[in-house]
Amino acid sequence: MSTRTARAGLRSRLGIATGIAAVMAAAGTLLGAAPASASDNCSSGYHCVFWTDIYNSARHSYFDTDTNFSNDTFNQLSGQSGYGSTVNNNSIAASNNSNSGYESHFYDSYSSSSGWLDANRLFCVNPGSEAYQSEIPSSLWNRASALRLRGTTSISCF
Ligand SMILES: [Ca+2]
Ligand SMILES: [Ca+2]
Repeated sequence: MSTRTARAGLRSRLGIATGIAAVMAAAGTLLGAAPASASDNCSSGYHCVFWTDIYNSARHSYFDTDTNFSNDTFNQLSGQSGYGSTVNNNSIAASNNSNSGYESHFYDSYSSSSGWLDANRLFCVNPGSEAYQSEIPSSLWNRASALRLRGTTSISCF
């Protein structure tokens, strides 16, 4: 075997090793880019609101934007406080388990003529995150009347 051939063989093996390292690095990147972790006490794909707090009261789960909470009730987690009550102006905490990257934006009201007014926005929750009762200013409790799903915004959310 000539020196030239031996070097070519070594270069080839190094090339394979480098390739394997690159594939492993790419796999690591994919793992690192896994979807945001699940949010507390809310099924995958849903935007949840709670009568009082996330683990001690009844829940309602929204799958999409909803302009009117007055026809919705806390219909999940029977036996918990608030079960059966209307959601409108009665929720305090929220949990966002969107698996499509949607932010939950809660509004004091929605106007069919004016649409979603920034002045009516109360707070928002990022996908995979939640807003506990203790985190939301008490001035915003029991006011949410509509939910708007939005893609990633520059607005600071819980
Ligand atoms: Ca509704
Ligand atoms: Ca309201």
